[in-house]
Amino acid sequence: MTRAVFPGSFDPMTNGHLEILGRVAPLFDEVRVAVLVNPDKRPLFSVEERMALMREVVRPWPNVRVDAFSGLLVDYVRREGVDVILRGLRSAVDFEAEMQMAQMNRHLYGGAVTLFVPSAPEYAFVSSSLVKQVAAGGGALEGLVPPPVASALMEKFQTRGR
Ligand code: COD
Repeated sequence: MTRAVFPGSFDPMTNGHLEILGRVAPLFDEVRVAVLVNPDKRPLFSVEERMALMREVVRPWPNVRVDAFSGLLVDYVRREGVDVILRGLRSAVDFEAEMQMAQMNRHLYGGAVTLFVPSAPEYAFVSSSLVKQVAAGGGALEGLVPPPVASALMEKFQTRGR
């Protein structure tokens, strides 16, 4: 059984994240989408809210499970018997940071491989933080996030969809 993890903040999950999931899900027996519980950050959505939204949008893929972790990713990876750490790459800027993270993770634990998945061109400009800015300003969220996330964002910012 090959198990992959797609770790992240997912505050909130965007169409960029989802597109990657859709492409990789058929390649593994199980893919865990794992949200980092980070007490030092003040996210827009709580871990529970993010997990509930994610559960809703990953329904099309029966082998995708939603989970959370705290502390080091490699500890989760080791504990859960994960073979592959999935990370998305949008640009050279992502590459620099992701490469450093992958090498640190490999230094800490050599039992899993980091796999970089290039972003779909149509989502290369999409990030959770920009999406929150758009939502805060009442901008159109279509095409950026799945409908349940758009509704949750509009509720948070009490904006109207356009
Ligand atoms: N298209 C494609 N990929 C995308 C897009 C998009 N539009 N948007 C984001 N992604 C990718 C990101 O590049 C990333 O690979 C993944 O989706 C998740 O993105 P985010 O922004 O939700 O999550 P991150 O990058 O903030 O997550 C960072 C972690 C939580 C994984 C990391 O900080 C971590 O592992 N923390 C635990 C502590 C630890 O182990 N530290 C040592 C690591 S070196």
